[in-house]
Amino acid sequence: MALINLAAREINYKIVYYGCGLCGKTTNIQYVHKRVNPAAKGRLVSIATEEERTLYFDFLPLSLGDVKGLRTRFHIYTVPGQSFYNASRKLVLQGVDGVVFVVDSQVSRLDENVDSYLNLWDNLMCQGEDLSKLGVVIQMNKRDLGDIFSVADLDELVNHTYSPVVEACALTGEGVFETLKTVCKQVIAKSN
Ligand SMILES: Nc1nc2c(ncn2[C@@H]2O[C@H](COP(=O)(O)OP(=O)(O)O)[C@@H](O)[C@H]2O)c(=O)[nH]1
Ligand SMILES: [Mg+2]
Repeated sequence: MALINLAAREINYKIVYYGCGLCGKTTNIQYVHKRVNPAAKGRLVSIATEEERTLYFDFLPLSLGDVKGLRTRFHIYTVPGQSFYNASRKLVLQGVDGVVFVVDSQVSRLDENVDSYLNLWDNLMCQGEDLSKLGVVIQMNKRDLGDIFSVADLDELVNHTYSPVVEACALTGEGVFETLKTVCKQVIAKSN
């Protein structure tokens, strides 16, 4: 749920990049953080688990304007993708307003994508949340690789909320800002 800081005249939203291990969550966040206006962003913080890291930063996008006279501040998180880090994922999902579900488009990663999608639904349900009530974007990542599913096939598998879909190659940054902008708009629209 969005947090309002009246003293700072800001409304705070939490966005979580979710998806299986190695789908490209960290690559997305690092790309965005590198290119956001330095005056408008916080430090990129890395919370280390044993092998994987949860990344976090916040920023004030100037282009999205105000919400009822409040500036919007977005807090961006990734989760560890590997299955045994579910406790960390649950923690990161607390108070979430928007989700970018990053899909690894490779045929060989089918099971991992579906498992992660189901795990997202499960973890939200444990918190009394529901994906269809949040701002959601499905990012079809790794579109540059050879053996990949069509967007239509992946959409059927992991887009039960009929959310906007963005094709991406996070490695080069293609689609990365479009994804972020779309989820920010979705989150603002849902919170109104
Ligand atoms: N070819 C290709 N590789 C990618 C793309 N996005 C990420 N990768 C690579 O996939 C690997 C895992 O990415 P990472 O961001 O660490 O995944 P995470 O586990 O979801 O955080 C890294 O070697 C990235 O360079 C992409 O769009 N295309
Ligand atoms: Mg990562």
